[in-house]
Amino acid sequence: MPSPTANARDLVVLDGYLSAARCDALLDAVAAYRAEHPLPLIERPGTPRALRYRVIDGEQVHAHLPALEDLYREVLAIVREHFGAAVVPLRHRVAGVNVNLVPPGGEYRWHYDRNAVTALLYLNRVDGGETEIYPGYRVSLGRWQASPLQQRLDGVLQWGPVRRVFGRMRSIAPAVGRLVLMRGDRSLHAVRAVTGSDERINLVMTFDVPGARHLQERALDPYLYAASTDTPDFDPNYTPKVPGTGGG
Ligand SMILES: O=C(O)CCC(=O)C(=O)O
Ligand SMILES: [Fe+2]
Repeated sequence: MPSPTANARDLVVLDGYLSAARCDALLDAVAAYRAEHPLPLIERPGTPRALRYRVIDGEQVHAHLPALEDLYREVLAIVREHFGAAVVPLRHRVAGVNVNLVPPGGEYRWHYDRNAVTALLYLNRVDGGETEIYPGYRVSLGRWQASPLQQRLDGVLQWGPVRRVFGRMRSIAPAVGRLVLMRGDRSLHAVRAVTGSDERINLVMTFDVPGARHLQERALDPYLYAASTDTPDFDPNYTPKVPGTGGG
């Protein structure tokens, strides 16, 4: 299967993709959903940056927020223009369309996504809360991208001094209707702390090549979506090596 980014750039920023009126309508729909379904704060300690946010996951979106699934299909067309016609919505619905809600003081740790292409759509403007992205920075082991070896490689490249010498970071501020498309599994990214008094609200839409499978799903989903789960003592973006299996 060819990479969806053959000949495409790793990062595309489209200002004003969605009108302020449509953003407001989506914010209203999110607020109405929350009034009925309180969202727990998910906190995963970490250095140099933690994960501290609230999320409406793809299953909740599917059941209660159909307007977001319509938008997911609209964005798919734009994603295909930039990353090729082979790209499809994620088969794993819980991670397909998410609403991220980052409160003041909240942030999102450094990571690569499991999937090939990720779209971020900001619904409001806040102070702080920039998405910081090193486009195409990863040295990828391809189908072994959840392996312990990939984890070690990513760890070296993520180290501050290495990042500063070898990486070129883009900092993208949340702005109403701004759409960001990136190679999610190749671009190291994180969200800086929200500094103002407003909550940052954006959509995260994920796409992949047909038939892609992600071994890390079992540990990653509860880590990202279930507040009650204990934080594991391994990084759920990678599949831990199970003694005796020789693999991972
Ligand atoms: O909200 C953002 O700017 C990035 C969120 C993100 O990286 C994710 O949900 O995987
Ligand atoms: Fe991400």
